[in-house]
Amino acid sequence: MTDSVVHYRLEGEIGVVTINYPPVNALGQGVREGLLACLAQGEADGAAKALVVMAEGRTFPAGADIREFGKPPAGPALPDVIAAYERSEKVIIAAIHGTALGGGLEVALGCDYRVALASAQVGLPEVKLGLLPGAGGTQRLPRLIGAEQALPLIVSGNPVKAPAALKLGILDAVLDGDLLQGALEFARAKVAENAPRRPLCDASVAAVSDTLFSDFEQSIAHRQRGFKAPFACIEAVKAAAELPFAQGLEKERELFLGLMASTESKAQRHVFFAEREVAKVPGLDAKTTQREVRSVGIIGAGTMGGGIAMNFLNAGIPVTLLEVKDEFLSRGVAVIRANYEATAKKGRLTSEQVEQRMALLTPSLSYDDLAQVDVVIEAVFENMDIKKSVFETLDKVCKPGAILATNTSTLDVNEIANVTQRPQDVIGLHFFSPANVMKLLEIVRGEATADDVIATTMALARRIGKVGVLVGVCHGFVGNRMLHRRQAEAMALVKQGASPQAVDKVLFDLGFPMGPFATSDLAGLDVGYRIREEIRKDDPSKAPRTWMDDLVEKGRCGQKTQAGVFDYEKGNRTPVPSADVDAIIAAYRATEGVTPRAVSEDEILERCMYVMVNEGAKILEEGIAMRALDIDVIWIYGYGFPVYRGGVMFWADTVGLDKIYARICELYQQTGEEHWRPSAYLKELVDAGRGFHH
Ligand code: 3H9
Repeated sequence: MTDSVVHYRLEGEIGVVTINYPPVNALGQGVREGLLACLAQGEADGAAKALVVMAEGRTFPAGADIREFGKPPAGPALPDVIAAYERSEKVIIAAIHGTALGGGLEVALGCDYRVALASAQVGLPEVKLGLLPGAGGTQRLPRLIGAEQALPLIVSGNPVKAPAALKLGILDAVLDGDLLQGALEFARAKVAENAPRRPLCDASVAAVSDTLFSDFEQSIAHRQRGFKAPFACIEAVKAAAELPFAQGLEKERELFLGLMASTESKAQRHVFFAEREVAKVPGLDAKTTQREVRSVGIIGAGTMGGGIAMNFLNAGIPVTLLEVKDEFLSRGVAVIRANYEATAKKGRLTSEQVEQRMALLTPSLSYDDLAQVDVVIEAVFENMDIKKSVFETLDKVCKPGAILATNTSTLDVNEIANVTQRPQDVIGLHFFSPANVMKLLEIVRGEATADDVIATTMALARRIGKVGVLVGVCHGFVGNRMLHRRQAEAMALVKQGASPQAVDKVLFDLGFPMGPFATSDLAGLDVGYRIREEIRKDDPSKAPRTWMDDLVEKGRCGQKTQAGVFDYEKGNRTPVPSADVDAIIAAYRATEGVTPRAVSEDEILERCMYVMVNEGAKILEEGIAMRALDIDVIWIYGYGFPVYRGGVMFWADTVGLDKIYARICELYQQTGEEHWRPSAYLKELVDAGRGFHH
């Protein structure tokens, strides 16, 4: 293996070590062994006056091999490999292209000089896996560029482009043209000028202010609530500033091993692989030919349609935006422009880019303008009759082979598809609000949806920067079906005696950005109210009245009216408990004949979360979601579930399915309610002693 993944050869007077381990030259055991062997060859080669380390294929190593984490360590260890390069008598130059990330950049930091193509990026993204750079990165980078500049890089994990890295002092040169030739030229120049070796282990960290680390910690405290790694990164950089190199390395190792064993890092690593796995659809040939997508039509210029349109404009794909009335159309276009201008004001877009994006947008009042588009996404009012009539029209006007998509969040995609003569071209594309921000796209496969339509929309999701997850048809699909269960349970808890703020606190503490009631206030309570009123017209027993209806009728519609389940001060989104709402809830309990009881935080957590786990298991049982990891990705990217808990199903595994199952059985016995009927699949896993993932 060693022979094939790292090679040594002599180019004139320069020895070249080349890594070749696709896809991203991750520093797996064979690469580490090969790096040591090739270093020994280079050192023994009397003709080599300096060495260059580089990689073939896409990139300089993109990090340690994450697939090895959690397995028994196999030597040589990466820190030892890097130390050997750093101790070498010969001058060593790292020649970087692609993305030198994590352990990859740490290898480069063990070299004396670093050069890179202008298109390259470098970074230490370990924090995103719940880790810290554990092969000397937290000790060497501050020695190279100072603790103040190293901190944000290590704590955010965001990579920097080569020109910026040159300015920071991470790189010594940015090269144009051929990397090997540029690196050889650089190396020959260093040999000619008898340039010194520059081991960072011998350097010291420039003095920093007394409060640098505590101030930095404070500045991230809110945003990084619940994460462990960012704070450990700060501690490691602090050690670099305060301790000799060897002791700093020891501190780094101790912190790294602690993080590696943590549930948070395991969860974050699970999410890294799950995010990539969702793109691979079991049973769908990866070579399925895709349909070409050069233009998109969107029906409905409201908040949803406008947000959806922005995704395509951002990706450079022309959009025809259709509305029924000029007034709605002009308003929708104006909102899109205003959004872009707001982004430009913050410096994240140039005015030229704003105009480029707006130029890709064609407003229209006629379905005829959709005749030639490759994909149409309908984002009209959530009503089956309206959707059906839209699809009947699309069937008439759209060219053969156009993909016809509905953005419904609950309705039956098959029923919609069946009004057309081409159900194989129909699919659900369920965007999450705000559609230009949320990364999740539920891709809903109908009974007749063709494979190439699935393959095309999965690829399209990636093209517009979304994480597409393929799901099947049922009410609410995966995300909203589970959410509705949690919402109903939250309402039941309040009816029995919990306060809305107590319920919200438990879910906020679990790591959600906000609790279920604050989320309802953000979305607007009147939306659900109108739907319930419609249902009640047909059959009042299907949507029994609750205190939530009283709130809306008293004008408390949520954040937009500064009063919903909670009160809001003008310009402030912080929910404040309301005595008026307490009174409305008390009156509701009285009319229902309920004597409120104390509800513990444990009960809130169990009922709100276990009901989702049970529903998730039923979703898997029915084949609506293909794998537990699909559900995890949906909850992380669609509902803000904390990444460091790995998704609802991963979290369930960490709690223990036997414990969850026993409690579900108990609740089913107590209540007899259908949603507490234990999932057969869950029972199967418990009987087999397995988790959703293990
Ligand atoms: C580390 O370095 C720890 C050290 O400090 C200390 C050690 C002691 N390992 O994302 P893509 C796979 S921690 C194994 O689709 P892209 C990936 O799973 C590491 N596999 O491509 C996928 O496999 P598949 C710090 C890896 O072009 C394939 O490569 N480094 C690794 O969109 C293609 O990936 C990081 O955290 C890896 N390190 O993006 C960087 N990386 O085809 C993590 C990728 O079977 N990687 N794979 O699904 C990335 O950010 C992106 O993959 C990258 C390419 C930007 C490189």
